Amino acid sequence: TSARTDWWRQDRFGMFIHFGAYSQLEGEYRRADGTVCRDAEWIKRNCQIPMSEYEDAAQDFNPSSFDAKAVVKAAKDAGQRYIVITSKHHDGYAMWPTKQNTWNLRDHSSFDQRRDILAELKSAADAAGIKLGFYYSIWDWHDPDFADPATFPRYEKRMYAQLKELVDSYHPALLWFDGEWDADNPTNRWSAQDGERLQSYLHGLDPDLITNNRVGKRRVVDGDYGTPEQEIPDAPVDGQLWESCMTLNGHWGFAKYDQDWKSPTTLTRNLLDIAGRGGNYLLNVGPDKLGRVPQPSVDRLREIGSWLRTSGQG
Ligand code: JFZ
Repeated sequence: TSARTDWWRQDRFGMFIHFGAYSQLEGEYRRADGTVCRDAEWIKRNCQIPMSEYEDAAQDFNPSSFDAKAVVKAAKDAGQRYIVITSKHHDGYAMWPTKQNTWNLRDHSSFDQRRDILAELKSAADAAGIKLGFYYSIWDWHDPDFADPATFPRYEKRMYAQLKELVDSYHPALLWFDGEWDADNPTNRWSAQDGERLQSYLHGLDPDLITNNRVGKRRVVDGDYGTPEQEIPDAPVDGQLWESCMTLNGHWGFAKYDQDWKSPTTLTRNLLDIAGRGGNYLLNVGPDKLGRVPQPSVDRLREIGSWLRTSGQG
């Protein structure tokens, strides 16, 4: 509804953060035969990394340089007013200490066990007046109950429990769902009713929670807004609010070989284009394995912000 989405519409410009166990590989997987396979947050699947090897890499994950205040400052300097970070991507790895499994940053990493990066980000964001939201993938490559229709209800129960943990512990302003399409199952198990049920469950937890339409089947009645990806639609689709998400280079997760950065001019033009057509802009950064936002990203964000300030739009 409009009251729920008022702040989001006014904020217009947000920071997307893709950060997870895949960040540990920094986009490159060296096979036993010496050849290198490149990808980013899809590296597990697209480079066919055996689960045990991927789990070993996650065990080494130690983002000790993650600095929530610096991330929030980079967003603020850019003129971004909300942040959406991956709480769990398709690899199923939870970036908070979930109680539903041990496949998470607290229980399966080399990271300081006292730290919780979502909590750190939440308090830094609150202090700066920035809203915080979470990306959450319905699709899960790690949970054995996901891929089998007979056991899917067990997975779904854990997913509900994880989402309740996120809402209760961090009070996110929005949830950005993904992976509602199901590449493992052409019969398309995630149904419209599944989406409606999840949506009303979430609003039972927090009626103000905004969701994107990938919570369901991307219909106008699903969630609060549509999510065209890496593109700018000509006009609102069926009157639905929308947000265009884009990368700064060619990948969402950190990829050390990708130095193909978009120019500040292109990025600022995209922002104006999107704003002019009534959309929101969610612009992505992918921290490296230590949790640092790449300098070329920080530089571009600052340039967008300085343009906004000098043109009086900031
Ligand atoms: C998804 C993820 O698979 C990807 O890793 C990233 O997180 C991105 C933001 O979202 O990718 C998609 C999702 C939807 C479409 C394309 C890629 N789509 O609708 O065309």
